[in-house]
Amino acid sequence: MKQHDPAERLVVLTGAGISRESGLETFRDAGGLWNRHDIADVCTPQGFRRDPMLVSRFYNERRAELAHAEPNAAHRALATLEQAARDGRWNGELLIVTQNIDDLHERAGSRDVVHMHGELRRVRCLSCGATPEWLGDCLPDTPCPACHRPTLRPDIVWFGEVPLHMERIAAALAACDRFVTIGTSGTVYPAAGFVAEVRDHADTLDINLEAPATPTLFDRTLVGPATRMVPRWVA
Ligand code: BV8
Repeated sequence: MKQHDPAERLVVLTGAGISRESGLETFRDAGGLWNRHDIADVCTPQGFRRDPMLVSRFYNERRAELAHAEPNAAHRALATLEQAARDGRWNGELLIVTQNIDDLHERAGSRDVVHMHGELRRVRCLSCGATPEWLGDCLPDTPCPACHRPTLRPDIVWFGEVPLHMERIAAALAACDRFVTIGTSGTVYPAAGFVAEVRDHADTLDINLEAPATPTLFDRTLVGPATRMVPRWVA
């Protein structure tokens, strides 16, 4: 049971843009992942059934890149804010809901992170349901460490699959009084629909490298790189 009634309940939704300055690729920017890969081939259950080796290699490459990436000032600023709440220096509550599958929020020190699209550093066994942590390559014939069957898949939510932790996310959105998005194009649902769910009861802010192409549902927008804008906003 929470010891205090926080004066402020903040939900932050992050997308690939917050990890861009850590060297991880986004999806829809120039040179992004969807410029070189067809979503249907590498980010759908049908694509995995059709060519499990192609999909396994796609995620093995990104897992290898993640091993060389470090959290950046934006990840660290959010972790600092969460620590301030734990220390009682900020009478608030912060929940990070991330669309990202990297672990840079956790490696920056954030503890309350919800990965709605799964995690690159986990795989899932289609036979026994085990979700072991996985740091190296995983191939279609790699045996599950629990049941030893070669039925592992990335523990990732693909298009057409149900995002994770949706009940917890819905409760946090209903209770929040501030909602901030950082580094997301707002093109993939249900995440892209969160701002419409909260805008009648929460202050909404979008932090992005580019100004929005069209007037947005957000009360405010901060335009600039996350590593510059997020520490300023948190301060
Ligand atoms: C669902 C996997 C039902 C992991 C991802 C037809 C059939 C089936 C489904 C659908 C359909 N039509 C529509 C749908 C729904 C579909 C959808 O939304 N499709 C879109 C294309 C229209 N959604 C789904 O299928 C979802 N499931 O709907 O199930 C349901 C719903 C609710 C409740 C119950 C059931 C599942 C979607 C998950 C797909 N998996 N990733 C992986 O491989 O990584 S999606 C992938 O793209 C990411 O995970 C992320 O969520 C999404 C969006 O990407 P962004 O993070 O926003 O990145 P992007 O590159 O787009 O933008 C980067 C931004 O950063 C830019 O704005 C850029 O300006 C900015 N930026 C860049 N650098 C910086 C920066 N900002 C600041 N600083 C910088 N330095």
